[in-house]
Amino acid sequence: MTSLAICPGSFDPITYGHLDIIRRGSRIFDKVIVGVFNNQSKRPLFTVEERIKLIEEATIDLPNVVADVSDGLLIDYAKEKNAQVILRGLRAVSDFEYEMQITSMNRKLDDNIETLFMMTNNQYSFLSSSIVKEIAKYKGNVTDLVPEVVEKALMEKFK
Ligand code: COD
Repeated sequence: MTSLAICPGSFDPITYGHLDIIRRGSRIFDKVIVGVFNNQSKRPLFTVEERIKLIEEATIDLPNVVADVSDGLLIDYAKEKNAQVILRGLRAVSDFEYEMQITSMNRKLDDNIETLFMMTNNQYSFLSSSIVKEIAKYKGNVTDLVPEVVEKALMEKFK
């Protein structure tokens, strides 16, 4: 059986923190789908199409990783794709409560799909899309935080 993990998120935009989880996931699973979903509590800077394009460019060296979009429930998408695993990254204790809530709810909706967590690489534990957008907005340097294509896209948004 082919092992398939969904790596869901807003990815607005994709950062080196996301990429670290995706890259490590791609070594464990036969295939990883990076799923762009809407998070109702966030107002996105990039359109879904822009986010998908940036993910595709940032993961071009990972042949078993694909980007996709869904505007439905994550668990329904995972079922539709026959994924065994939802893969999430954990940065700090502050992530735990939110992750616990969505994991428990997803398990209630379907307990056949397992959510797995990977601890972030220490160097990215402070990194989030929101922080990157704030730095870029005020013309700060984001070179070490996001791939070059994302840096260019941010400069374009905030020029
Ligand atoms: N290091 C490691 N991991 C990181 C880092 C970092 N620096 N930054 C982010 N991550 C991880 C996050 O922990 C997460 O696992 C993933 O990368 C994506 O992060 P974000 O911030 O882009 O995505 P979120 O947290 O906004 O995603 C939330 C979802 C879109 C998954 C959620 O809202 C959802 O499931 N929406 C679909 C509708 C649904 O099913 N809702 C019901 C849920 S019960």
